[in-house]
Amino acid sequence: MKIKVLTIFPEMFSSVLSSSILGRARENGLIDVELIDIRAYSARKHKNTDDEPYGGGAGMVMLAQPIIDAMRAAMGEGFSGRRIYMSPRGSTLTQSAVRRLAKENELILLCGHYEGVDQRAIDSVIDEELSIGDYILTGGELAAMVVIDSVSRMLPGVLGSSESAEEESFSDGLLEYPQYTRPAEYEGMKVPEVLLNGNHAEIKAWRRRESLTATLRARPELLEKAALTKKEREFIGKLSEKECEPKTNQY
Ligand code: 4G3
Repeated sequence: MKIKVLTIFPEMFSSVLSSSILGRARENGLIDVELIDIRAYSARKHKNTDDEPYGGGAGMVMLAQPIIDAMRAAMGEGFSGRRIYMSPRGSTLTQSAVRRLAKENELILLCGHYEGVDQRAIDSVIDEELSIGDYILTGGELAAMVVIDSVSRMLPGVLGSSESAEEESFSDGLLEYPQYTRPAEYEGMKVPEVLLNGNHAEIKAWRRRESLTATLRARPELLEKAALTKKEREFIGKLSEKECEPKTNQY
């Protein structure tokens, strides 16, 4: 997949793009990320990329001209893909949105700053606005990195066989069951016995119950849409009030 990023801070991406999994995916040619500096497209005297908002108010607005010209350069001839503006006004990035974007050949991600982008740039060169959640960042770059990471890991070959993207949170609409590794006892805390006995049917059933319990505790609204059997619905009904209380620990 080809991903182009329009940004005034291309240097922000270097550590994330060279990190282990994304770095390996790029080396293997599975993703190709190109950073495009919006400032290079500014027609203004000092290569400005922003100006005061018409109508007054705080902050600055990113100019339409450098964004539209940078986008045209990014698209080249015969672009077929999605042009996405990272914005708190966008629709929420969910795992199903990630799966949809992972089917594209090419993505162009626009990162805004200040109080946002001149609406005419959005109207003329953007296909959709995406938000990574209901909070404000100083710029769209961190949001774009979340899109790059979450989409890349869904592409064939990006994750190793030991890092499967299938069996994990949200793939069945439930949260993950708890994981343990060596040692079997640490500071008096034991790994649940069922995980040590080699009975794979029992382990599978235990993990399913733990997923249901974790989901009920932290994200009960997910249970409404999850594909559950009648028995699983009964199990949730029977979970005691205590099991649904917030967790406590020794501190
Ligand atoms: C547009 C995205 C962009 C308007 C960008 C601020 C949060 C998200 C920006 C604006 C962003 C997000 C840049 N902050 N939730 N900041 O995906 O007011």
